[in-house]
Amino acid sequence: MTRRTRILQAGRLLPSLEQRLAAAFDTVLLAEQPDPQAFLAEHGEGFDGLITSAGVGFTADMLERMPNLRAISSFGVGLDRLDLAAARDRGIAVGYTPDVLNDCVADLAIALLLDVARRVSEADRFVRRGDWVTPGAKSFPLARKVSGAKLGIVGLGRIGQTIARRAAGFDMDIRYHTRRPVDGVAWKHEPSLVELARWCDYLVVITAGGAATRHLIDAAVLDALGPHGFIVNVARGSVIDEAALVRALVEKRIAGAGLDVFDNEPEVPRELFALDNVVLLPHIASGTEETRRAMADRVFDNLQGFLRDGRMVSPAPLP
Ligand code: NAP
Ligand code: 8YV
Repeated sequence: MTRRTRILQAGRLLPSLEQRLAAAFDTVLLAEQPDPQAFLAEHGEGFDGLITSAGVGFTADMLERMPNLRAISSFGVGLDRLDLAAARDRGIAVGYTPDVLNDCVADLAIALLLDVARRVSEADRFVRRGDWVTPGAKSFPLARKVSGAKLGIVGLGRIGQTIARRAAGFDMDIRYHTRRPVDGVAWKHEPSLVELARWCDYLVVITAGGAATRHLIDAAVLDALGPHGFIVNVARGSVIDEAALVRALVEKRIAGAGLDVFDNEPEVPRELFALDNVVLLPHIASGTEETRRAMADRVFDNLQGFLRDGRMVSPAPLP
């Protein structure tokens, strides 16, 4: 009898994906082990594949404990928690889930932008508190216009371009900042991030995470955005200097922020809770049934493709 492929599942996944994996392979959930480190040290050599996610990732240390590992399939597009150099050095194939989440992440970036600019969440709180019906209460403050405004996009990859296309539907004037100008797009490249922030009304951050973009948005960028400028972050918390962002918001040196991601999730700086001009989300940009299902399918197909003919549908770019 041939041995079934043995898969280590790093963290919990969609139930439907867990069921699909368990039906096809021998799967073990690492997060369920009383002592995951001890489990890896004792049983790591038995695994052929690893299923992880952009949030959980994997380390070189984990790979060392799995000497027979051949393939890793990750749920998500972010690579900042995946030690790709360690996988490359070991000749381990890595797959991820690009493109299938572009629409939903872009939709949520626009939702955050509209929310902070038009004070949607703030107005909802106003109504629920009963302020609208309170005689003599102050009327709800005016908001800021989105249609036709200036949008700066930091990062113009798969998701950044999808955001730009949606913003074009709002007749926004769009410019972007990346290290290299993108071929074949109509939007203007701005080589200086500070200049982009100075120019725009709304700055949307959608670069990759990791060391190369850590604190790319610093106090100087926030000051250039200024008291009338809003920031939206759907990339990674690490891309913004969070302490500088909190200071700028508390001191009203920028107009507001829409944040889906934070530096130390699920921790969110407490100072932000009191601010009405900030919208705080629990990292949900790809979180629709349709998109999470498509991501789950890609996770499965990457692994199955590798086991069948050595080819993942979406191989991660190795350094
Ligand atoms: P992508 O296609 O690889 O695009 C990344 C963009 O970032 C590129 O335009 C790249 O341009 C730019 N970039 C990288 N380093 C930069 C730097 N130092 N300065 C300026 N720009 C830089 O990736 P994607 O599929 O659009 O995804 C982007 C990121 O979104 C992911 O890596 C992930 O972290 C995040 N994300 C978040 C959620 C969520 O739930 N909130 C969901 C999905 C993805 P250059 O290389 O030319 O600089
Ligand atoms: C997911 C993400 O929430 O794809 C990414 O990089 O940040 C999100 O789509 C994440 O993959 C879940 O771990």
